[in-house]
Amino acid sequence: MIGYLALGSNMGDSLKNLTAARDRLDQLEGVTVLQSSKLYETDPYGPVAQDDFLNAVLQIECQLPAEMLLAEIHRIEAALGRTREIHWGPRTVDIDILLLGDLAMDTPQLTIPHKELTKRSFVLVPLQDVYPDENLLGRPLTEWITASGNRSEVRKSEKVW
Ligand code: PH2
Ligand code: MG
Ligand code: MG
Repeated sequence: MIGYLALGSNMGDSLKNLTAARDRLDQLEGVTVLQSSKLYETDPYGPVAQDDFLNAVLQIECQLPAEMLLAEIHRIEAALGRTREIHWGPRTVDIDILLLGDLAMDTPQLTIPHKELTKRSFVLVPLQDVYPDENLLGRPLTEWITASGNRSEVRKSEKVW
């Protein structure tokens, strides 16, 4: 199935962290990275004051069950230096599963589609680069972006990957 992953980093060398995360995802048995969005510099969203993020979205082909993909993602985050002290706080790399085929699930470990997907412009704007359909979860993606608020929080980066 086709899936979409959100990547974010605001600690250390964010460009290096996102590139390493993408490489490691692509190297997983049963996962192929099909498309990468551009990179975006984004204001921190949420209650924690912290540095700006570098964000991107990947389109993947995934043959792993969702729980197994999540386990592999946690392994990659840990290998790239992720520690989990502050909820919503700074991180070397965060990889979130946005969508996985038309799978819908809600367990304490994992909710797909991602709960905050349609609210976050730092996810929706990069998603637009790689998402082939007009509609996302029953509404045009462009409308979700407008509704998600200040588009200027998300700036296209000069960095390439
Ligand atoms: N991730 C968070 C909290 N806030 N803000 C931006 N701009 N980008 C993120 O990836 C992000 C965030 C927790 O996962
Ligand atoms: Mg996240
Ligand atoms: Mg996460």
